[in-house]
Amino acid sequence: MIKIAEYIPSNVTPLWKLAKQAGVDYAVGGLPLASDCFAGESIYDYMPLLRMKNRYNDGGFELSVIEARPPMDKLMRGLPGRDQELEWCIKLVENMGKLGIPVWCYAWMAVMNWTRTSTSTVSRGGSLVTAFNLADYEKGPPNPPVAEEDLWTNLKYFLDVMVPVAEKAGVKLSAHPDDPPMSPLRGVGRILTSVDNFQRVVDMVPSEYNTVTLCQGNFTLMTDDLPSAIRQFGKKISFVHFRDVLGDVTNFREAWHDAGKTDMYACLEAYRDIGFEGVLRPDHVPTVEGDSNENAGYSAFGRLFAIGYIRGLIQAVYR
Ligand SMILES: [Mn+2]
Repeated sequence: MIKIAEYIPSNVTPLWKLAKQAGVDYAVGGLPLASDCFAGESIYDYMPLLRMKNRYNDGGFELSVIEARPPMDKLMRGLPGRDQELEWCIKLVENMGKLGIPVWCYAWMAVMNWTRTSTSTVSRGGSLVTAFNLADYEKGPPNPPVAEEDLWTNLKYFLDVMVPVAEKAGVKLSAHPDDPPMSPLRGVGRILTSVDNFQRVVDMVPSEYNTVTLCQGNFTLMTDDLPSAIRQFGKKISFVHFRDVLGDVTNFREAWHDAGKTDMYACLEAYRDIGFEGVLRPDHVPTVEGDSNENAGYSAFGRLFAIGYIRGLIQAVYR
């Protein structure tokens, strides 16, 4: 059965208790903190990771996914220094395996991470959401050019090394889509932008450890039939971001979980039908009255509505 997780930062915040109070038992975590490292240790080492995992356990959470990564821009762009970055990735995954943390969510977005043109678009009742408008974005200064073909070549290089490491460690590599899922953005190519391209990724190095993060807000901008995409990837899905948007890929805004373009109930039926046993987490929630918008998309109180709505849907689908 699908399980509800939350993104719980690796430093203890009030969100830890809020999530527990909303019935969340699984954490999607970040990386160890500098304060987790004793003398001579780095954050990718076994001991800091053990201390972080123990902190989640002590807070009542099972650490199900790490959704943070070492620097990877040189790896993605094939620049000198990429093998140092690869070493960090190897060390992280090997140590996750020793600690029984089953999924590592990575992304393949060069130069920038997820991108928006607004963090204060007004949504229901004056709540605030993030939004993206391509025309506004493209008026900005040029990015360093990155070719799609190079991203494919470098992803192959990465997966050829990492998939055997992941198989040995028992940790699934889970590729998150580019957000927004389009290419290029001011000269930066992007490749994790379509259902076909994701199929190419899983076919590139066939393995049950070469998998997909089904981030719904992005996939629903790639296809009008998200449940079919979920069924297509089936056992290759290792992690779900349960979120929704309104608009199209050139102009969209985040939606409340019950008010987006996607049939969320039908998506959960698809996860049930493929036998998905991993975790989902709400992603990018509205900032509501009384909460801070300084970490837009990740406010605390907005998550409570999302968790309650998702729990209701799960109970309806799995009853
Ligand atoms: Mn996502």
